[in-house]
Formats: sequence, structure tokens, C-alpha cells
Amino acid sequence: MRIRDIHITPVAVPDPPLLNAAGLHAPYALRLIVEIVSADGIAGWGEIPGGESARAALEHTAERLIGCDPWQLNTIDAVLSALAQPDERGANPWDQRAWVHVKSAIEVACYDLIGKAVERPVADLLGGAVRERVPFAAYLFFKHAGAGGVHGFGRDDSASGWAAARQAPALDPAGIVAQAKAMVAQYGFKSIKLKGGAFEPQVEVASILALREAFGNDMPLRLDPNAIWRVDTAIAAGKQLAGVLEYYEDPVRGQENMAIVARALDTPLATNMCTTSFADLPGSLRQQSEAIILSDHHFWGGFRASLQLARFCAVFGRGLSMHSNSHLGISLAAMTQLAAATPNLNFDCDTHYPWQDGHDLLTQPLAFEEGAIALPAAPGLGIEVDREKLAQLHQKYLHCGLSERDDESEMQKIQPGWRFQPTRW
Ligand code: GKR
Ligand code: MG
Repeated sequence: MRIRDIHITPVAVPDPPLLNAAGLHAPYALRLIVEIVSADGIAGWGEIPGGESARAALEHTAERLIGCDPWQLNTIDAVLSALAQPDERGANPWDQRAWVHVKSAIEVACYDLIGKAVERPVADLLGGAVRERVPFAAYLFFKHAGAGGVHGFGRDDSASGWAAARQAPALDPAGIVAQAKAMVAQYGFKSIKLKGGAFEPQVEVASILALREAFGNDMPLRLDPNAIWRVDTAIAAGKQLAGVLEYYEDPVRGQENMAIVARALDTPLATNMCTTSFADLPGSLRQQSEAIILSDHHFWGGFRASLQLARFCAVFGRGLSMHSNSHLGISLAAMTQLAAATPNLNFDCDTHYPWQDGHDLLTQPLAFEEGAIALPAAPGLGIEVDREKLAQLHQKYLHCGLSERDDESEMQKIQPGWRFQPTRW
């Protein structure tokens, strides 16, 4: 089998005004969709966070992969490694490295292609499914009113349930509880993560306590301030939340600070910010910076790298969970296939998908039942891309005026002069 074509399509998907440590989500989230077509006409799909730097890296790579055999992933890795430029994760909540994302997009699309060629789901190619249903967690955000997109997504006063909650502001503990109830009622999630780092720590602690009150002791709760708290703030908040959190995600910045907080608390610390690459693992072991690593095939470099990370976690006693960023159904399918084939993934995975639900590019979007996605039976990723919807989301990209994610500039539109601070409270 040979790669005949690689198509790269930037898309923009309506995204609500969600708040985080770096500012505010823009009306559109950017994604890059990669289609790899084999000489015999089979198409494999991949999806990664968007932006012109990742797109340039992908395009540069794509032309060198034409003619390669998609089964020869080690050869493809070597081609990518030879092209890769040094890049850095950056201080933002999300990972800005272009090259690991490129590697992931290509590998995922190759797996989809191979799975379709041999008529087996990707999970089978990764060693076989150890679970048929992959559980996800509700992902709450403090937010302003609005459901994303510039045209046609104004307030709909007739909306109810999750559709209304997605539009409603959530700026205090009561708003967060209302959002959680609507999201859990709609999708059946069995655990909850709150994106923190947006307001004074006491508001976020109060929101977690309000969630505990509203959902009782059987609902696991997580809080993620995206590393914007000082060590003393994080320890004080962690003590207030003792016995309440399933895990405490990136309260502070860097492995050394995480290790200090970890030693002061009984609650396990988790990260998708201080240990995000294989080069970070020796430091993680030396410092004991976290108890749980949130894997993410987009920034660990694909499925095989994620399984290697899983093996590390099993050997060195780390728990393993899964991180997400705003995403569409190709990424959701890839996360589901990988999670299904990862024996020691022992927490419900993150997903932003409810914030994008209704705007997907799949012919038949994946659906959450009781908070979980059933592993699709169809080969490859188990999904079909609707080319018309893809073209519509591409048109939105061409007209949205965004070329990179920039939550700080978006925040400045409503709070002139607002600046991102790596450590704020
Ligand atoms: O979507 O605003 C967001 C999150 O802050 C995201 O960018 C992070 O990457 O979800 C992420 C996290 O867990 O840190
Ligand atoms: Mg996080």
C-alpha cells in the first residue's frame, strides 16, 4: 500500500466564550483535518489543534510522505524526525508544539487507513479492546453568555436543557452547578472536571464544594487551575478540598512546584502541563511531581507513543487519565479507540465535545450513553467524514479571521489591558 495524496483542511468550529487561565475562548476553535489517501483509494483521517504554524509544518511534511507505505510507521517517524524543528510547549493551558501534533495527525490517519484496509477497528491494531465502552467526564467551564460562532448563534430563548445551559453564563458556583446538572442530564457523565484558573481561588473552591453538595459523595470531582496558582495558594485550597477531589490537576507551574504541593497534600496531583513529553519523564521520577499523567495522543505524538506512556505509568506507579482540547468527532473517535486499548487507563477521560456538539463533521456523530462512547464496530476509527460538513467548517475558517488560538486577545476585547500571567494568585 502506498500514500497517494494527503489533504490538509483547516476548519473553524463554533466555540462558546469559555474562560480559563489564559483568557477567553474565541467564537471559533481551530482544528486541522488531515486525510491520507492510499493508491487504491482508501481514506484515513486525523485531527489536531489548528493554527497556521501547525498547518505549515503539516504541509511541509505531507509532500515528503507521498509514496510512503502507511504500514511503515517507523519509516514515517524517521521522515518526520528529520524535518522537525525545535518547538516548545509554552506557558498556555494548551500545548503549542507543532511537530508532535503533526506526528499524531499523520499516525492517526495511517491507522485509520490501515484499519479500513484490513477491516479491523484501530483498537484491534493497538492490541485489542480491553473495554467496549469508554467513559468520559463532564467538563465544566466558567463562561459568559453565548454558544459560539459569530452569525446565527445568538441567544435562543426557547432552548432548554443542555442547549440552554450551553448558552447561559456561568460565573459563580450556582452557575457552575446549573451547568453541571444540564450536562450530566444530557450525557450521563459519571464524573466532573471544573476548569479553574479563571476567578479568585475561593470562588473555584466554593464551586467544587457546591458541586459536592449538589451531586453527593459518589460523583468524582476534579479541579484544574492550569498552573496559575502560587504554591501557598494551591496548598491552602487543596487543604480546603481534602477528601473532596478525585484529583487536583496542575494547581501550580512546573515539576518542582507540583512536587512541593504533592508532598503537602493527600489528594493525588495530575498533570497535562508539567509532564507532557518523554523528555519530562526523568524529571517526573526525580521530583515525584504528580501521581497521575493525563495522556493526549495529540501532543504525545500518536497512538504508539501514548501506549508507551501507559507502560511507563504502569511500571512507575503513575495513574493514567486522558486530556482533551476543543475537538470534533475524528479526535473523539481516536481518543475512544486508544482508550479502549489502554488497559491501565483508570479514570474517565476528558472531553470538550459537548461544547462543540451539533457542529461535528461526521455523517453520524458519536453519541454518549451513560457518559460513555461505545467502541464503534466499523473498521479504522469507525467513523465516516461528511465532506459537505467539512467544507462548511472550512468556509468558517476562511471567514473567521483567526489564524492561531489566542485567548488573551479575546479576553482583551471585553477587558481592555487584560494580560495573561503565568502565576496570578
Ligand atoms: O479549553 O480552555 C481550555 C483548556 O484550558 C484547555 O486549553 C486545556 O488544554 O483542557 C485543558 C487542560 O486540561 O488543561
Ligand atoms: Mg489540564
